[in-house]
Amino acid sequence: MKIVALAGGVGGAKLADGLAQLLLPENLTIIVNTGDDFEHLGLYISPDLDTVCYTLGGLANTDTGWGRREETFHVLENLQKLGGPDWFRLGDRDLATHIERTRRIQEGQPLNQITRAFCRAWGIDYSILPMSDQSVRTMVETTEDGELAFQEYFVHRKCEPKVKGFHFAGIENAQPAPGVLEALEQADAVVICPSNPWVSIDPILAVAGLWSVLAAKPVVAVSPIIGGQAIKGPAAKMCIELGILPSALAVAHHYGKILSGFVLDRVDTNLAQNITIPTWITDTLMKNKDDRRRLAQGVLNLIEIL
Ligand code: FO1
Repeated sequence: MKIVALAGGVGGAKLADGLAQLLLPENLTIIVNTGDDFEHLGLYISPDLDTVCYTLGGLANTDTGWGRREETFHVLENLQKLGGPDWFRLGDRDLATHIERTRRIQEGQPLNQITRAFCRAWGIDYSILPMSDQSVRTMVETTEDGELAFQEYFVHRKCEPKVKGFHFAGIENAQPAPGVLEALEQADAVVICPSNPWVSIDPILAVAGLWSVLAAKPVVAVSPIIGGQAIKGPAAKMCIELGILPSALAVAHHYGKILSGFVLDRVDTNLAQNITIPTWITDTLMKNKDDRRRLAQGVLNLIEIL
């Protein structure tokens, strides 16, 4: 079965890893959000692409989910001593990725080509594609501080500013990266991984042409929201400020008619009765590689019966 997975950062990368444990490289393509990308310290940084690549390459920091494992921060410590910004934790091994990506971009290489070269270097056989080679930037509109770049809001300001909306700057000029539409057209089904729908998956769906191809495919989403009404951490606060009740039901409604199937956590069983499409209820928290594979297997089983 040929699968395309749509993924944002940590949660998305984990399910993508589960799918990679079950599917051969020719049967799994991962399309990744690039709306979180930004320039920092003169470097082009692509957090979600790196998180997915590091995870599938076995290089990810398993505590945070992002950045590299066995990491050190000597550069950042010394940069901070010089008065440089150290709020975005860039480790020594991770910096090589950003320096080399920036060098290639300045040579004119497109993001999809750079990502393919990095995957080869990291021994990753799977196709990991940026949603677009053109710049898309998730901008957060705040009540007190105007418009903030996503990482500035999410990491530097720890989601404290009150959000009144956000938009994807550059989306109108963003074309699907080479291979994206082809993978979607050839797919037997599409899996929307458990990333934040509003901030990490929506930028992917907003890229020209993707929605219409998706609408013609079986699509299964896994809720990133576990535990009834609210999720932990800043994403819940952002949703609530946007007037979105962060629940598995809100996720299903958000994806609406493109969804053919939905996976939600046992603790949200009571919500399943309000969902009209086929659902699978299970433990969706992925604490280890076995959890990732088990959840991925369940998603594939659900797709089989659609
Ligand atoms: N997230 C944080 O909360 N704090 C950080 O200092 C941080 C650094 C970082 C460095 C490289 C990278 O690839 C990701 C990093 N992230 C950090 C995660 C990132 O900000 C978010 O996880 C994604 O943008 C959201 O999906």
